[in-house]
Amino acid sequence: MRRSQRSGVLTGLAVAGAVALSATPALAWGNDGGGNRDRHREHRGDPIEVVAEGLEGPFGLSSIHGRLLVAEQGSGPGTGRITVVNPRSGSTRAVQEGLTNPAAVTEVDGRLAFVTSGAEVPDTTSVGDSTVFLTPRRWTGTPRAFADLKAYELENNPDGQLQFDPTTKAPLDSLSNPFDIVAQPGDSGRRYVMVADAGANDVLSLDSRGRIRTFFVPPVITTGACAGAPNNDPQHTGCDPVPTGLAYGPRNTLYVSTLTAEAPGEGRVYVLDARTGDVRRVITGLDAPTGIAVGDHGEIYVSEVIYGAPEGEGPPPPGFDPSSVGRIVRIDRHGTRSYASVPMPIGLEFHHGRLYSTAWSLAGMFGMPGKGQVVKVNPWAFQRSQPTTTTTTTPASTTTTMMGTTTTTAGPTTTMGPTTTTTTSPPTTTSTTSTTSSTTTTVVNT
Ligand SMILES: [Ca+2]
Ligand SMILES: [Ca+2]
Repeated sequence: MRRSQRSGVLTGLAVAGAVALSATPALAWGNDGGGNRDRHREHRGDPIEVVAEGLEGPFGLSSIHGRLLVAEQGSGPGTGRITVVNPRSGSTRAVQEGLTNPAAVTEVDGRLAFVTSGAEVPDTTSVGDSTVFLTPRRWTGTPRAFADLKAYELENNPDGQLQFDPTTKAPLDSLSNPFDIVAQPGDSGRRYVMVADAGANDVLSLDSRGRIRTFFVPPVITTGACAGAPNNDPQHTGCDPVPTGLAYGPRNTLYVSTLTAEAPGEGRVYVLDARTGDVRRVITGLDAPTGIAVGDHGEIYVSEVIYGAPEGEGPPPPGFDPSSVGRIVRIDRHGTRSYASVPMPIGLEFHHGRLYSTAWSLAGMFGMPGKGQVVKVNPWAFQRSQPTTTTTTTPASTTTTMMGTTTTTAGPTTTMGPTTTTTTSPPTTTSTTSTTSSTTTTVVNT
């Protein structure tokens, strides 16, 4: 997506949240998400258990040696951290501090490997962004830059999109913005880690010497709300795929979640042959996936961080509750879907037979510092039907900003909340202006 397009839903969410906060300072959390979730809940415990709290923008989550490691974005440059969570006691300990936008972390050869996101502006000069770092020893010590993903993008441009405006020479896409990293399972020879680069629209394979190879390039999406959507590269009309999450699965598979320009219903999961990168299967019908995990029985979990967020950039409806934003979708081996209401989840990890997730990952955008959590999502948190909390409002008009298209609709009824599958109906009134927003806060700088 070009910069002007990135404002979309997430900006709306941020603005909405800031306003909603004043209205609802005390947000309920830890309730059952509304409903007849489980008759035996008392015996089983809460469907969603808070494991650790007080985190600042927890994004990526991974399981290492009985611990959970969280990449905390922090509240600005130099405030990011890698934090170790003991899932039993809930204790937290920062093992890396002073980072800028760490997005995800894993362990390889007994050391931490983590990625830092790209700059907000898709420039070509920022130092230290879009980088894979390695720690010199187990978890601690001054990390060294291991691979420069932006340099690779500039040289190779795997998605073939126009990198610079031919006239102004300004960069178009965010050129690189790594959002997830996973270690290769087992002894996989020359490969070492895999990185999902949301800005470059690719999955990259790195070897132990930091050499980068393009592993998978998902296609631009041209269906649904993405059909005919303007792209910064006129030759690639549609939604950039934007890989956000990686997880290894059974039978030698690698799962890749793709945000798809935040277009509702157009998010996808690609199931790849983990050796060759060949596509075995595509799972469709997801809303802006930002993370993925695969369970012991081949079931998959996808986080949808902005699910249920009010569209547009105006204030949210009265009584809007930020805790209603976000959910995790479970898809079993037969394709049956169920849903757990988790506030703004991003990082997912299956650990010792249980699903763990980051929560309130975007709370900072709502002006709620330190609200980030790691939660355990128990199996009985998942329901076949959607959570039922809805807010219905009748605005005079609704301005929707999405994918660079501003739509103003004289509005009868807008329903917001987790029950709605927020579909972008084809705009009736459309002006294809570029909707630049200087106050944009983005999760995935695409
Ligand atoms: Ca693009
Ligand atoms: Ca590119």
